[in-house]
Amino acid sequence: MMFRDSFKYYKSRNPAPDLSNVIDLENLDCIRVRNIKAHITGEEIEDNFGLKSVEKWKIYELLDIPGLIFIQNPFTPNGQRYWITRCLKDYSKEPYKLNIDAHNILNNETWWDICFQTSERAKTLLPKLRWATLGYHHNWDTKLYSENSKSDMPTELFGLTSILAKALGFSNFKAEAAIVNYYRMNSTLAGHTDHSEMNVTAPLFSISFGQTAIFLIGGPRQEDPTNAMFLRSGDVVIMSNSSRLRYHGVPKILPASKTPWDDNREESKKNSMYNCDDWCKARTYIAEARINMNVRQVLKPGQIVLY
Ligand SMILES: O=C(O)CCC(=O)C(=O)O
Repeated sequence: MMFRDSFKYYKSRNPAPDLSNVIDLENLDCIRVRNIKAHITGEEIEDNFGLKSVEKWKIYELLDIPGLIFIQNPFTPNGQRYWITRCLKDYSKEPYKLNIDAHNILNNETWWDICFQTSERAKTLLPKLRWATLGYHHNWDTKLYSENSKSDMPTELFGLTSILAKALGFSNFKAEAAIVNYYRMNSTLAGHTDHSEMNVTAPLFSISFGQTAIFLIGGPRQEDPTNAMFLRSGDVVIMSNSSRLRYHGVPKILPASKTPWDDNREESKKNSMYNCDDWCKARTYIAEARINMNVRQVLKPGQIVLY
Protein backbone atom coordinates (compact mmCIF):
# COMPACT_ATOMS: atom_id res chain seq x y z
CA MET A 1 0.00 0.00 0.00
CA MET A 2 1.18 3.53 -0.64
CA PHE A 3 1.54 5.93 2.27
CA ARG A 4 -1.86 7.63 2.14
CA ASP A 5 -3.81 4.36 1.88
CA SER A 6 -1.80 2.75 4.64
CA PHE A 7 -2.36 5.77 6.91
CA LYS A 8 -6.12 5.58 6.35
CA TYR A 9 -6.12 1.83 6.92
CA TYR A 10 -4.35 1.95 10.29
CA LYS A 11 -6.19 5.06 11.46
CA SER A 12 -9.60 3.52 10.92
CA ARG A 13 -11.68 2.61 14.02
CA ASN A 14 -14.44 0.92 12.11
CA PRO A 15 -13.43 -1.43 10.65
CA ALA A 16 -10.46 -1.86 12.99
CA PRO A 17 -7.27 -2.71 11.08
CA ASP A 18 -5.65 -6.12 11.07
CA LEU A 19 -2.32 -5.63 12.92
CA SER A 20 -0.69 -8.88 11.82
CA ASN A 21 1.52 -7.14 9.25
CA VAL A 22 2.82 -4.53 11.68
CA ILE A 23 6.55 -5.06 12.22
CA ASP A 24 7.08 -6.03 15.84
CA LEU A 25 10.68 -5.96 17.01
CA GLU A 26 9.63 -8.02 20.04
CA ASN A 27 8.89 -10.85 17.65
CA LEU A 28 11.80 -11.24 15.27
CA ASP A 29 10.51 -14.36 13.48
CA CYS A 30 8.99 -12.58 10.49
CA ILE A 31 11.39 -9.68 10.01
CA ARG A 32 14.73 -9.47 8.29
CA VAL A 33 17.17 -7.66 10.55
CA ARG A 34 20.88 -7.29 11.06
CA ASN A 35 22.11 -7.25 14.64
CA ILE A 36 24.36 -4.32 15.46
CA LYS A 37 26.89 -4.30 18.24
CA ALA A 38 27.29 -1.06 20.16
CA HIS A 39 30.58 0.76 19.53
CA ILE A 40 30.88 1.72 23.20
CA THR A 41 31.15 -0.13 26.50
CA GLY A 42 29.27 0.30 29.78
CA GLU A 43 32.01 2.45 31.26
CA GLU A 44 31.59 5.05 28.56
CA ILE A 45 28.07 5.81 29.76
CA GLU A 46 29.52 8.03 32.47
CA ASP A 47 26.46 9.87 33.56
CA ASN A 48 24.02 7.29 32.46
CA PHE A 49 21.07 9.42 31.24
CA GLY A 50 18.61 6.75 32.38
CA LEU A 51 20.11 4.12 30.09
CA LYS A 52 20.62 0.43 30.85
CA SER A 53 24.16 -0.84 30.64
CA VAL A 54 25.08 -0.98 26.97
CA GLU A 55 25.73 -4.72 27.03
CA LYS A 56 21.96 -5.20 27.45
CA TRP A 57 20.91 -3.12 24.43
CA LYS A 58 19.34 -4.88 21.47
CA ILE A 59 20.11 -2.98 18.28
CA TYR A 60 18.83 -3.92 14.83
CA GLU A 61 18.93 -2.52 11.34
CA LEU A 62 15.90 -3.40 9.23
CA LEU A 63 17.24 -4.97 6.06
CA ASP A 64 14.22 -3.91 4.01
CA ILE A 65 14.67 -0.29 5.11
CA PRO A 66 18.44 0.24 4.94
CA GLY A 67 19.67 2.82 7.42
CA LEU A 68 16.65 2.44 9.71
CA ILE A 69 18.06 1.42 13.07
CA PHE A 70 16.01 0.36 16.05
CA ILE A 71 17.17 0.15 19.68
CA GLN A 72 14.68 -1.79 21.73
CA ASN A 73 14.01 0.20 24.91
CA PRO A 74 17.53 0.86 26.24
CA PHE A 75 16.09 2.76 29.25
CA THR A 76 15.77 1.64 32.85
CA PRO A 77 12.32 2.12 34.44
CA ASN A 78 13.85 4.97 36.45
CA GLY A 79 15.16 6.46 33.19
CA GLN A 80 11.71 6.27 31.60
CA ARG A 81 10.21 8.15 34.56
CA TYR A 82 12.99 10.73 34.37
CA TRP A 83 12.49 11.50 30.65
CA ILE A 84 8.69 11.49 30.82
CA THR A 85 8.85 13.98 33.71
CA ARG A 86 11.39 16.17 31.87
CA CYS A 87 9.21 16.33 28.76
CA LEU A 88 6.11 17.25 30.75
CA LYS A 89 7.53 19.60 33.37
CA ASP A 90 10.59 21.20 31.80
CA TYR A 91 10.33 21.02 28.02
CA SER A 92 6.77 22.42 28.11
CA LYS A 93 7.74 25.95 29.17
CA GLU A 94 10.02 28.84 28.25
CA PRO A 95 12.53 29.17 26.69
CA TYR A 96 11.03 26.44 24.54
CA LYS A 97 8.21 27.09 22.08
CA LEU A 98 4.85 25.36 22.35
CA ASN A 99 1.92 25.03 19.97
CA ILE A 100 -0.27 26.57 22.69
CA ASP A 101 1.82 29.80 22.83
CA ALA A 102 -0.13 31.06 19.85
CA HIS A 103 -3.43 30.74 21.71
CA ASN A 104 -2.38 33.17 24.47
CA ILE A 105 -3.89 31.03 27.18
CA LEU A 106 -0.96 30.65 29.53
CA ASN A 107 -0.68 34.25 30.92
CA ASN A 108 2.81 33.75 32.38
CA GLU A 109 1.82 30.48 34.01
CA THR A 110 3.18 27.15 32.81
CA TRP A 111 1.22 24.32 31.21
CA TRP A 112 2.51 21.98 33.95
CA ASP A 113 1.44 24.26 36.82
CA ILE A 114 -2.05 24.67 35.45
CA CYS A 115 -2.69 21.13 34.31
CA PHE A 116 -2.03 19.11 37.42
CA GLN A 117 -4.56 20.82 39.64
CA THR A 118 -8.20 19.81 39.76
CA SER A 119 -9.88 22.55 37.79
CA GLU A 120 -11.99 22.91 34.68
CA ARG A 121 -9.13 24.85 33.11
CA ALA A 122 -6.73 21.96 33.70
CA LYS A 123 -9.07 19.55 31.96
CA THR A 124 -9.36 21.68 28.84
CA LEU A 125 -5.72 22.74 28.68
CA LEU A 126 -4.11 19.34 29.27
CA PRO A 127 -4.93 17.78 25.89
CA LYS A 128 -4.10 20.98 23.99
CA LEU A 129 -0.32 20.61 24.29
CA ARG A 130 0.76 19.01 21.01
CA TRP A 131 4.42 19.95 20.53
CA ALA A 132 7.39 21.81 21.94
CA THR A 133 10.46 22.85 19.95
CA LEU A 134 13.88 23.05 21.58
CA GLY A 135 17.22 24.31 20.23
CA TYR A 136 16.66 25.71 16.75
CA HIS A 137 12.87 26.09 16.63
CA HIS A 138 11.30 24.33 13.71
CA ASN A 139 9.17 26.86 11.83
CA TRP A 140 6.07 24.88 10.84
CA ASP A 141 5.00 27.36 8.13
CA THR A 142 8.26 28.05 6.32
CA LYS A 143 9.83 24.70 7.33
CA LEU A 144 13.05 26.67 7.89
CA TYR A 145 15.30 27.12 10.87
CA SER A 146 16.73 30.52 11.72
CA GLU A 147 19.42 32.03 13.95
CA ASN A 148 16.72 34.43 15.18
CA SER A 149 14.62 31.66 16.60
CA LYS A 150 16.48 29.34 18.86
CA SER A 151 16.90 28.39 22.50
CA ASP A 152 19.56 26.37 24.23
CA MET A 153 19.44 22.65 23.69
CA PRO A 154 18.84 20.93 27.05
CA THR A 155 22.23 19.53 28.08
CA GLU A 156 20.78 16.18 29.18
CA LEU A 157 19.07 15.65 25.81
CA PHE A 158 22.27 16.64 24.03
CA GLY A 159 24.14 14.14 26.24
CA LEU A 160 21.64 11.32 25.71
CA THR A 161 21.69 11.60 21.92
CA SER A 162 25.49 11.95 21.87
CA ILE A 163 25.77 8.60 23.68
CA LEU A 164 23.21 6.93 21.41
CA ALA A 165 24.98 8.32 18.34
CA LYS A 166 28.39 7.25 19.56
CA ALA A 167 27.09 3.75 20.26
CA LEU A 168 26.07 3.48 16.61
CA GLY A 169 29.29 4.95 15.24
CA PHE A 170 27.90 8.43 14.42
CA SER A 171 30.48 10.04 16.65
CA ASN A 172 30.14 13.56 15.22
CA PHE A 173 26.41 13.89 15.80
CA LYS A 174 25.38 17.11 17.56
CA ALA A 175 21.81 17.59 18.75
CA GLU A 176 20.84 21.10 17.61
CA ALA A 177 17.05 20.93 17.32
CA ALA A 178 14.32 18.80 18.84
CA ILE A 179 10.59 18.48 18.53
CA VAL A 180 8.79 16.93 21.47
CA ASN A 181 5.49 15.52 20.21
CA TYR A 182 2.72 14.95 22.76
CA TYR A 183 0.01 12.51 21.67
CA ARG A 184 -3.31 11.71 23.33
CA MET A 185 -4.99 8.39 22.49
CA ASN A 186 -6.83 9.92 19.54
CA SER A 187 -3.92 11.95 18.13
CA THR A 188 -2.24 11.25 14.80
CA LEU A 189 0.75 12.76 12.99
CA ALA A 190 0.30 13.18 9.24
CA GLY A 191 2.89 11.78 6.84
CA HIS A 192 5.86 14.00 6.06
CA THR A 193 9.57 13.98 5.32
CA ASP A 194 12.05 15.84 7.53
CA HIS A 195 14.09 17.85 5.04
CA SER A 196 14.37 21.27 6.77
CA GLU A 197 17.81 20.62 8.21
CA MET A 198 20.86 21.88 6.28
CA ASN A 199 22.39 18.60 7.21
CA VAL A 200 20.20 15.73 6.05
CA THR A 201 23.10 13.31 6.08
CA ALA A 202 23.24 13.35 9.89
CA PRO A 203 20.93 10.77 11.46
CA LEU A 204 17.66 11.69 13.16
CA PHE A 205 16.89 10.23 16.62
CA SER A 206 13.32 9.47 17.60
CA ILE A 207 12.70 8.39 21.19
CA SER A 208 9.26 7.30 22.36
CA PHE A 209 7.65 6.95 25.79
CA GLY A 210 4.23 5.96 27.07
CA GLN A 211 1.51 4.31 25.01
CA THR A 212 2.29 2.38 21.83
CA ALA A 213 2.35 3.93 18.36
CA ILE A 214 1.83 2.44 14.97
CA PHE A 215 4.63 4.18 13.06
CA LEU A 216 4.47 4.22 9.27
CA ILE A 217 7.55 4.51 7.14
CA GLY A 218 7.33 4.71 3.37
CA GLY A 219 9.87 5.67 0.75
CA PRO A 220 11.13 9.03 -0.48
CA ARG A 221 7.89 9.51 -2.47
CA GLN A 222 4.24 9.38 -1.33
CA GLU A 223 3.60 6.60 -3.85
CA ASP A 224 6.23 4.25 -2.47
CA PRO A 225 5.16 1.15 -0.52
CA THR A 226 4.89 1.66 3.22
CA ASN A 227 5.77 -0.41 6.27
CA ALA A 228 4.08 -0.20 9.67
CA MET A 229 5.88 -0.90 12.92
CA PHE A 230 5.07 -0.79 16.64
CA LEU A 231 6.97 1.77 18.73
CA ARG A 232 6.74 1.08 22.44
CA SER A 233 7.83 2.99 25.52
CA GLY A 234 11.59 3.51 25.50
CA ASP A 235 12.11 2.46 21.87
CA VAL A 236 14.59 4.49 19.85
CA VAL A 237 14.42 4.75 16.06
CA ILE A 238 17.30 6.22 14.11
CA MET A 239 16.67 7.35 10.56
CA SER A 240 20.13 7.34 9.03
CA ASN A 241 21.64 7.28 5.55
CA SER A 242 19.12 6.37 2.86
CA SER A 243 16.22 6.11 5.34
CA ARG A 244 16.67 9.73 6.54
CA LEU A 245 14.36 11.27 3.94
CA ARG A 246 11.60 8.68 3.87
CA TYR A 247 7.95 9.58 4.45
CA HIS A 248 6.78 8.75 7.93
CA GLY A 249 3.88 9.42 10.28
CA VAL A 250 1.75 8.07 13.12
CA PRO A 251 -1.81 7.01 12.23
CA LYS A 252 -2.69 5.41 15.56
CA ILE A 253 -1.90 5.26 19.28
CA LEU A 254 -2.78 1.97 21.00
CA PRO A 255 -2.95 1.19 24.74
CA ALA A 256 0.40 -0.31 25.80
CA SER A 257 0.25 -3.91 26.98
CA LYS A 258 3.21 -3.33 29.35
CA THR A 259 4.05 -0.22 31.35
CA PRO A 260 7.84 -0.29 31.89
CA TRP A 261 7.66 3.14 33.55
CA ASP A 262 5.94 1.41 36.48
CA ASP A 263 8.60 -1.27 36.99
CA ASN A 264 10.94 -1.33 40.05
CA ARG A 265 9.30 1.66 41.68
CA GLU A 266 10.29 0.90 45.23
CA GLU A 267 13.91 0.32 44.37
CA SER A 268 14.23 3.58 42.50
CA LYS A 269 12.91 5.75 45.32
CA LYS A 270 16.32 5.39 46.96
CA ASN A 271 18.23 6.74 44.03
CA SER A 272 15.79 8.83 42.16
CA MET A 273 16.57 10.95 39.11
CA TYR A 274 13.28 12.86 39.50
CA ASN A 275 11.03 14.30 42.16
CA CYS A 276 8.43 11.71 43.27
CA ASP A 277 5.56 14.23 43.48
CA ASP A 278 6.30 15.31 39.93
CA TRP A 279 6.34 11.71 38.78
CA CYS A 280 2.92 11.08 40.39
CA LYS A 281 1.51 13.83 38.18
CA ALA A 282 3.39 12.75 35.07
CA ARG A 283 2.20 9.17 35.59
CA THR A 284 -1.46 10.18 35.34
CA TYR A 285 -0.70 11.90 32.02
CA ILE A 286 1.28 9.08 30.44
CA ALA A 287 -1.47 6.55 31.29
CA GLU A 288 -3.36 8.03 28.35
CA ALA A 289 -0.64 9.55 26.23
CA ARG A 290 2.51 9.05 24.22
CA ILE A 291 5.52 11.35 24.02
CA ASN A 292 8.11 11.35 21.24
CA MET A 293 11.39 13.28 21.34
CA ASN A 294 12.62 13.83 17.80
CA VAL A 295 16.19 15.10 17.75
CA ARG A 296 18.11 16.45 14.76
CA GLN A 297 21.41 17.99 13.77
CA VAL A 298 20.78 21.15 11.75
CA LEU A 299 24.22 22.42 10.76
CA LYS A 300 26.78 20.76 8.56
CA PRO A 301 30.04 19.60 10.14
CA GLY A 302 32.18 22.64 10.90
CA GLN A 303 29.32 25.07 10.21
CA ILE A 304 28.86 27.49 13.12
CA VAL A 305 25.75 29.43 12.19
CA LEU A 306 22.95 29.16 9.65
CA TYR A 307 23.69 31.07 6.41
O1 LIG B 1 6.03 10.45 16.96
C1 LIG B 1 6.77 9.86 16.17
O2 LIG B 1 7.12 8.68 16.34
C2 LIG B 1 7.26 10.56 14.92
C3 LIG B 1 7.47 12.04 15.08
C4 LIG B 1 7.94 12.69 13.82
O3 LIG B 1 7.91 12.11 12.77
C5 LIG B 1 8.46 14.08 13.78
O4 LIG B 1 8.48 14.76 14.82
O5 LIG B 1 8.90 14.50 12.69
